[in-house]
Amino acid sequence: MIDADMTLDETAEGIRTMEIRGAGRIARTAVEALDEHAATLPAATPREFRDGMQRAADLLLATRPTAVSLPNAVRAVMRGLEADHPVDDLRAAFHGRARAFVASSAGAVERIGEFGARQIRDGDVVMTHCNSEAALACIVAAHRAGKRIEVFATEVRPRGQGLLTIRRLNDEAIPTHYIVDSAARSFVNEVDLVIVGADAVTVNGAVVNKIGTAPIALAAHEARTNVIVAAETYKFAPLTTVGARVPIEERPPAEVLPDEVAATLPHVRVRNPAFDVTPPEYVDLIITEAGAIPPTMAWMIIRDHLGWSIDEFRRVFERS
Ligand code: RUB
Repeated sequence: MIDADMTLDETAEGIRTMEIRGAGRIARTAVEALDEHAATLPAATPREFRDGMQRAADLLLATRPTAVSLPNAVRAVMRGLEADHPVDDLRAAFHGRARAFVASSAGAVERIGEFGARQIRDGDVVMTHCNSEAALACIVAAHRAGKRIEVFATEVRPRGQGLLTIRRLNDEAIPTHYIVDSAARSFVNEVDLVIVGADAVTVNGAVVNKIGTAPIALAAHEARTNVIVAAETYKFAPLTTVGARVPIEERPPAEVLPDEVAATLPHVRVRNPAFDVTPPEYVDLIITEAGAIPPTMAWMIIRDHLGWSIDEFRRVFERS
């Protein structure tokens, strides 16, 4: 839920600075901000309303490039604005779509938790990376179902999202080991299952998630430990069906090395990609609210659950 006093600009800034973060939360917050905007946007004609909403959507879409949940969510609420209905009807319909999206997103996380918990056995040790609502939903649901589990949670350099994860696990009284990212390989043999979230899933089942996910999946694969990805259907990237790549956000160097230190090292360039790509070969199962699928079935989610028509693909290509 966003602060009702937050303007569209403040929301965009909050996403950019990661005060609002995590693919699902970004999607819901953007939709809520658009809904607030739609309620008060001055517009005399449907066209003015549509144009004003498109400008607002573009502002939000420009905040962070990787989580495909953002464009998928924006598209879900913006479709329907093409109709030449009276402005008040467009506002009301927008509000309905926004509320439906937020409710279905919350419901999806809950369903994923139920499905994901079934993959966790009594006594399992689970490793997770970053701070994913969907991945945590699986872990928490298994714990609440009475399964005795332990978790290894990584620190998540450079932004330290692991702290959010261990707080949540601690609140649930789930025994947790907190490790630096580079220790993941050292503990993977003590782990039965890796569960992470996703910012994007491509048509071939590759998973884009927090930097450091791919090496953990690689180590798990080598150790024959299953890797499960918890991802709502709106994390699947439709444009990857026609060859588009998911852009990997590169964040400010100062997140890794303070500017004053960097200033003393003129030959050093800091690189700070926020996400990496885990190939489908290292993913055993993707759990969505529509069910659990092997990564090779990712195309089916794009076809059956995101509802892109050929005309929409064509329009995207005409614009690019
Ligand atoms: C967050 C991250 C999360 C996914 C899934 O990155 O990589 O694993 O977004 O999260 P950042 P969720 O902190 O840079 O936004 O399941 O909550 O959508």
